[in-house]
Amino acid sequence: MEIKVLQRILKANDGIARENRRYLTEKGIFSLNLMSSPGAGKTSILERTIERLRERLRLGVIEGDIATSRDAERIGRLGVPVLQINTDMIGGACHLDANMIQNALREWEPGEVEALDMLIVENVGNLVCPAEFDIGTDMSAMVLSVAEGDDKPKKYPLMFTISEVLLLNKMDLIEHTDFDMERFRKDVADVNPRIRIFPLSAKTGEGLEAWCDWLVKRQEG
Ligand SMILES: Nc1nc2c(ncn2[C@@H]2O[C@H](COP(=O)(O)OP(=O)(O)OP(=O)(O)O)[C@@H](O)[C@H]2O)c(=O)[nH]1
Ligand SMILES: [Mg+2]
Repeated sequence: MEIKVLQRILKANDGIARENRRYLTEKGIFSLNLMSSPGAGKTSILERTIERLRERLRLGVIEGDIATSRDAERIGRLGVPVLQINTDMIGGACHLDANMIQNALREWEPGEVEALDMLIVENVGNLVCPAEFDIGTDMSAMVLSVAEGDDKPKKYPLMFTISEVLLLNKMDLIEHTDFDMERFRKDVADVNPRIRIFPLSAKTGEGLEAWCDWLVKRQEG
């Protein structure tokens, strides 16, 4: 019985995700779902990415958090349109779903969405649940920080499986950890041989250029 209920929820979610994808595609907006556990560095990478790309692309951001508008304030300071979703207003979910994104897109002034080239959605910090819900973006990317450990791909495989890109953040800290890059790459390849890994540091800026260049090319198709 419970399984049937879950299947119904996921099926309804997938239908709305398809609508979101169609809506964004019709408007010529490339969209990205950015996921990670809390604190891996999603907002920091977003800030650095926006600084590099805002002259070339019209970017918009949807921020997902359980509570507070702190991340939206950080992104807003860079002068790009941003919307904050707080899931504690709607049951405290540990992830965004397609319905939340559809509602957020309706919140935007009509002209404002049309003007975008790229929409980046920062999902709620969680290494498990966000990967279970398609929100209707063109692609998914995940962040893992070296401080979280190299054993995560095998322990939490779903996010690694569904992501096209893995941003391996906090490389500036790697020498203070026991993170084994060889073992990590091998485990990631076992879980998802197609995923593209970008080692980087939002703090020092190392590796950011390679990621931004890749993203622009991916957006251009
Ligand atoms: N040393 C180091 N610290 C970093 C790096 N990137 C982010 N941080 C720090 O890590 C902490 C969390 O970064 P955020 O960007 O807020 O992480 P987040 O994934 O957006 O967190 P949530 O939205 O809460 O899930 C902050 O104190 C950042 O300054 C990095 O490359 N190196
Ligand atoms: Mg954040």
